[in-house]
Amino acid sequence: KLPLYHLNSGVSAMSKLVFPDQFVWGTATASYQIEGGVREGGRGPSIWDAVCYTPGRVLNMDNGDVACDHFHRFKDDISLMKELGLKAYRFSLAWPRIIPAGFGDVNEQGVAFYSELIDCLLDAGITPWVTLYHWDLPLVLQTEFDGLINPDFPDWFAAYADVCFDRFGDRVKNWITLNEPWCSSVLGYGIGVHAPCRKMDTAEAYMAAHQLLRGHGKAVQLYRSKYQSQAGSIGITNNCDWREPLTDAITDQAAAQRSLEFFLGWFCDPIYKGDYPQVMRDMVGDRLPKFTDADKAMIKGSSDFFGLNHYTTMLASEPTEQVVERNIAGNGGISEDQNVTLTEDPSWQKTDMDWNVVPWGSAKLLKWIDERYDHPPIYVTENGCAYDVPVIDGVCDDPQRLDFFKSYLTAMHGAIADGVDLRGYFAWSFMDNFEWSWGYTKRFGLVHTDYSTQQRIVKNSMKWYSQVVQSNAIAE
Ligand code: GBH
Repeated sequence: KLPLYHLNSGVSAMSKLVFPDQFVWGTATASYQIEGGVREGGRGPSIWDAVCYTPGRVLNMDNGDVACDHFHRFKDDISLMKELGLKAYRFSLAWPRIIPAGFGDVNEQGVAFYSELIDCLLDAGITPWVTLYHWDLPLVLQTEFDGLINPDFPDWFAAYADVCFDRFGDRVKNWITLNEPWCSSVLGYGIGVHAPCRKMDTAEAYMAAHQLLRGHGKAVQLYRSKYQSQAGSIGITNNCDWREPLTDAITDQAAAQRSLEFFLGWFCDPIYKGDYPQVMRDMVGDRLPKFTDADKAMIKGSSDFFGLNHYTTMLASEPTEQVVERNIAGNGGISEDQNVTLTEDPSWQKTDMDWNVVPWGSAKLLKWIDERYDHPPIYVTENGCAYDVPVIDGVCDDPQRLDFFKSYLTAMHGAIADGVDLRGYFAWSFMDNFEWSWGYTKRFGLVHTDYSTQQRIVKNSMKWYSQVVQSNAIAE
């Protein structure tokens, strides 16, 4: 059996894999990971500022106070993107810069900052793709109101989104409501390795997911009713790693399917089918909140495109004994509820995150999404890898990263040839940045960040990627 990505390699004489016309190419970042300037321009604190100052939560007690200093250097960063020929840029807005107290007064300095950034991108011929929420919740919403598990979260989020559509929607036509609500829920409220680091009760993770989905639905409803004249599109970005059955046994195939439904179906079934997967309702029971009919109507059909962040693959199998322990971050959900054993093929290469490099997993996942959700237009809004490579004589030669992108893009090109409606790709990340609980120890950038001088050094993988973007093809 040939892996999917061989399907379109065609005759061996073919030297290029060409992507569809209008394919969107870009890189991605997130506010807290790059901006710094956390006490400037009227910004309020976020849950990540608080977690960074709590001992034991972030490696080396690193924090986002300065990060890549993008808050002061955004013009130079955008010039560099332009020089590299990048066509689109996905970034997120810091809610606490725009509404420092979570709800209520708008901070005009924050609005002005993003307004200038957007204008600068448009001047450079780069299309902005804007994420409203990439995990930096205004702190006060957490300390005073329990954050994402509060049933009022959807109202706060929609009010914040309203300000963003109103102020930026004349120029921003591509909106993403939430980045990876799975991470906010599982990592933030289930196993507690991300802000707000809750680990009291797994029911909180299901509640956070529930309120996030309702918030997403509410923001989309508002955008479609009040800002129709802006003629933009709006969607959500979910993350999913692929689950390959360990063996052909029907029980292992079912375990892999169950794992994917707990991971991605959790967030996408409500959007594409109107409710949580049946297997989750059966296995989670009362800890899984129920949607009202009004919620269902609001959430179903609430994404104009399918935003996907994809990083890695694991093998899934039927456990030989009941899974009882709360698992590591990669389990795809709350592990004791799913009853799936995850393992790895020892032959797989790994990145600095210890994540497996399995390019064909991306093609299989795209196909799974295509089939389950009835052929949606898909944008890969993140894909990338961490490798720490030294800069020698001003050169950062990172062949593993180049190979990672080349192999994943080749696999995804194969998925397109196989009928998947993949319309765009954003490499994570434009530059090395604050990698959450790992602080600055993991480097995902295609541009190297020297944190002592804030110098940007274009890695060799970026030179290659820039060619891909400009030619709309991968040279073999
Ligand atoms: C993204 O999340 C974030 O959006 C971004 O902010 C972040 O910087 C970037 O990725 C890199 O981390 O334990 O081997 O099974 C990534 C979501 C979910 C992907 C968990 C990897 C676990 C791998 N991740 N998954 S494993």
